Amino acid sequence: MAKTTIYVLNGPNLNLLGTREPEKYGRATLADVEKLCAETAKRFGLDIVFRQSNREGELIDWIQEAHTKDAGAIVINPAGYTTTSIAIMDALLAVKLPAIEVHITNIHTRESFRHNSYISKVAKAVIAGFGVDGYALAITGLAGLLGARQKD
Ligand code: CA2
Repeated sequence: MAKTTIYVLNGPNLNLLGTREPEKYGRATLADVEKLCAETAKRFGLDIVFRQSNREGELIDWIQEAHTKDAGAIVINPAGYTTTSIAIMDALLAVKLPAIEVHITNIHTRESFRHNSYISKVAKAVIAGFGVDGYALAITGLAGLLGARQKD
Protein backbone atom coordinates (compact mmCIF):
# COMPACT_ATOMS: atom_id res chain seq x y z
CA MET A 1 0.00 0.00 0.00
CA ALA A 2 1.81 3.10 -1.23
CA LYS A 3 -0.34 6.05 -0.23
CA THR A 4 -1.03 6.03 3.50
CA THR A 5 -1.75 9.67 4.34
CA ILE A 6 -5.20 11.24 4.33
CA TYR A 7 -5.56 15.03 4.46
CA VAL A 8 -8.55 16.06 6.60
CA LEU A 9 -9.45 19.67 5.78
CA ASN A 10 -11.95 21.85 7.61
CA GLY A 11 -13.42 25.10 6.37
CA PRO A 12 -14.46 28.36 7.98
CA ASN A 13 -15.78 28.58 11.53
CA LEU A 14 -15.23 24.91 12.31
CA ASN A 15 -12.62 26.06 14.84
CA LEU A 16 -15.72 26.99 16.91
CA LEU A 17 -16.94 23.38 17.13
CA GLY A 18 -18.07 22.43 20.61
CA THR A 19 -18.11 26.02 21.81
CA ARG A 20 -21.15 27.46 19.97
CA GLU A 21 -24.51 26.07 18.74
CA PRO A 22 -24.04 22.61 20.33
CA GLU A 23 -27.68 21.79 19.54
CA LYS A 24 -26.72 21.88 15.84
CA TYR A 25 -23.08 20.81 15.73
CA GLY A 26 -22.68 18.82 18.97
CA ARG A 27 -20.28 19.16 21.88
CA ALA A 28 -17.13 17.67 20.35
CA THR A 29 -14.37 20.20 19.73
CA LEU A 30 -12.21 20.26 16.62
CA ALA A 31 -9.40 18.77 18.73
CA ASP A 32 -11.77 15.88 19.57
CA VAL A 33 -12.47 15.43 15.85
CA GLU A 34 -8.74 15.35 15.10
CA LYS A 35 -8.28 12.63 17.74
CA LEU A 36 -11.19 10.63 16.30
CA CYS A 37 -9.69 10.87 12.80
CA ALA A 38 -6.18 9.93 13.97
CA GLU A 39 -7.49 6.92 15.94
CA THR A 40 -9.66 5.74 13.05
CA ALA A 41 -6.81 6.08 10.55
CA LYS A 42 -4.40 4.25 12.86
CA ARG A 43 -6.70 1.20 12.95
CA PHE A 44 -5.94 0.82 9.25
CA GLY A 45 -2.26 1.74 9.38
CA LEU A 46 -3.02 5.17 7.91
CA ASP A 47 -1.87 8.66 8.96
CA ILE A 48 -3.72 11.94 8.84
CA VAL A 49 -2.81 15.56 8.26
CA PHE A 50 -5.55 17.54 10.01
CA ARG A 51 -6.08 21.26 9.28
CA GLN A 52 -8.68 24.04 9.60
CA SER A 53 -8.76 27.42 7.91
CA ASN A 54 -11.09 30.37 7.68
CA ARG A 55 -9.49 31.25 4.30
CA GLU A 56 -10.47 29.76 0.95
CA GLY A 57 -6.98 30.16 -0.58
CA GLU A 58 -5.33 28.35 2.30
CA LEU A 59 -7.70 25.38 1.85
CA ILE A 60 -6.79 25.35 -1.85
CA ASP A 61 -3.05 25.44 -1.01
CA TRP A 62 -3.54 22.41 1.24
CA ILE A 63 -5.45 20.49 -1.46
CA GLN A 64 -2.49 21.11 -3.79
CA GLU A 65 -0.08 20.15 -0.99
CA ALA A 66 -1.91 16.83 -0.55
CA HIS A 67 -1.06 16.09 -4.18
CA THR A 68 2.60 17.20 -4.00
CA LYS A 69 3.14 15.25 -0.75
CA ASP A 70 1.64 12.17 -2.44
CA ALA A 71 -1.30 11.77 -0.06
CA GLY A 72 -3.79 9.02 -0.83
CA ALA A 73 -7.01 10.95 -0.35
CA ILE A 74 -8.75 14.01 1.07
CA VAL A 75 -11.61 14.33 3.55
CA ILE A 76 -13.07 17.81 3.42
CA ASN A 77 -15.77 19.66 5.31
CA PRO A 78 -15.86 22.85 3.23
CA ALA A 79 -18.38 24.43 5.65
CA GLY A 80 -19.57 27.79 4.28
CA TYR A 81 -17.55 27.36 1.07
CA THR A 82 -19.62 24.31 0.10
CA THR A 83 -22.18 26.32 -1.82
CA THR A 84 -19.90 29.03 -3.21
CA SER A 85 -16.46 27.74 -4.04
CA ILE A 86 -15.81 26.87 -7.66
CA ALA A 87 -12.13 27.40 -6.74
CA ILE A 88 -12.13 24.56 -4.18
CA MET A 89 -14.03 22.37 -6.66
CA ASP A 90 -11.40 23.16 -9.34
CA ALA A 91 -8.54 22.34 -6.95
CA LEU A 92 -10.09 18.96 -6.13
CA LEU A 93 -10.59 18.27 -9.83
CA ALA A 94 -6.99 19.27 -10.58
CA VAL A 95 -5.33 17.00 -8.00
CA LYS A 96 -7.44 13.97 -8.95
CA LEU A 97 -7.29 12.53 -5.42
CA PRO A 98 -10.37 10.76 -4.08
CA ALA A 99 -12.18 13.32 -1.91
CA ILE A 100 -14.92 12.60 0.58
CA GLU A 101 -17.15 15.55 1.47
CA VAL A 102 -18.31 15.50 5.09
CA HIS A 103 -20.97 17.60 6.77
CA ILE A 104 -21.79 17.27 10.45
CA THR A 105 -25.42 18.17 9.80
CA ASN A 106 -27.69 16.97 7.01
CA ILE A 107 -27.45 20.00 4.74
CA HIS A 108 -30.50 18.79 2.76
CA THR A 109 -32.87 19.10 5.72
CA ARG A 110 -31.66 22.63 6.45
CA GLU A 111 -32.19 25.95 4.64
CA SER A 112 -32.39 25.59 0.83
CA PHE A 113 -29.29 27.80 0.35
CA ARG A 114 -27.23 24.97 1.90
CA HIS A 115 -28.42 22.33 -0.58
CA ASN A 116 -26.34 23.00 -3.68
CA SER A 117 -22.78 21.82 -3.14
CA TYR A 118 -20.08 22.51 -5.72
CA ILE A 119 -17.90 20.01 -3.86
CA SER A 120 -20.43 17.17 -4.29
CA LYS A 121 -20.00 17.52 -8.06
CA VAL A 122 -16.41 16.24 -7.81
CA ALA A 123 -16.42 14.22 -4.56
CA LYS A 124 -16.06 10.45 -4.57
CA ALA A 125 -18.70 10.31 -1.80
CA VAL A 126 -20.69 12.58 0.50
CA ILE A 127 -21.53 11.98 4.17
CA ALA A 128 -23.94 14.33 5.90
CA GLY A 129 -25.93 14.17 9.12
CA PHE A 130 -23.99 11.68 11.26
CA GLY A 131 -22.47 14.40 13.43
CA VAL A 132 -18.70 14.27 13.78
CA ASP A 133 -18.83 10.45 13.36
CA GLY A 134 -19.09 11.27 9.65
CA TYR A 135 -15.34 11.97 9.66
CA ALA A 136 -14.61 8.46 10.99
CA LEU A 137 -17.00 6.97 8.42
CA ALA A 138 -15.18 8.85 5.65
CA ILE A 139 -11.78 7.54 6.76
CA THR A 140 -13.13 3.99 7.09
CA GLY A 141 -14.54 4.21 3.57
CA LEU A 142 -11.26 5.54 2.22
CA ALA A 143 -9.32 2.76 3.94
CA GLY A 144 -11.27 0.28 1.80
CA LEU A 145 -10.68 2.35 -1.32
CA LEU A 146 -6.94 2.58 -0.62
CA GLY A 147 -6.66 -1.11 0.13
CA ALA A 148 -5.68 -0.58 3.77
CA ARG A 149 -6.32 -3.55 6.02
CA GLN A 150 -7.60 -3.20 9.59
CA LYS A 151 -4.89 -3.92 12.19
CA ASP A 152 -5.91 -6.19 15.09
O1 CA2 B 1 -22.85 20.55 8.77
C1 CA2 B 1 -21.74 20.94 8.44
O2 CA2 B 1 -20.69 20.33 8.71
C2 CA2 B 1 -21.60 22.25 7.68
O3 CA2 B 1 -20.56 22.10 6.72
C3 CA2 B 1 -21.23 23.30 8.72
C4 CA2 B 1 -21.14 24.71 8.12
C5 CA2 B 1 -22.39 25.06 7.33
O4 CA2 B 1 -22.20 26.30 6.67
C6 CA2 B 1 -22.71 23.99 6.29
O5 CA2 B 1 -23.92 24.34 5.63
C7 CA2 B 1 -22.86 22.63 6.94
C8 CA2 B 1 -20.94 25.73 9.22
C9 CA2 B 1 -19.69 25.53 10.00
C10 CA2 B 1 -19.73 26.46 11.15
O6 CA2 B 1 -19.17 25.80 12.25
C11 CA2 B 1 -19.60 26.15 13.49
C12 CA2 B 1 -19.34 25.26 14.48
C13 CA2 B 1 -19.75 25.52 15.75
C14 CA2 B 1 -20.43 26.68 16.02
C15 CA2 B 1 -20.68 27.57 15.04
C16 CA2 B 1 -20.26 27.32 13.75
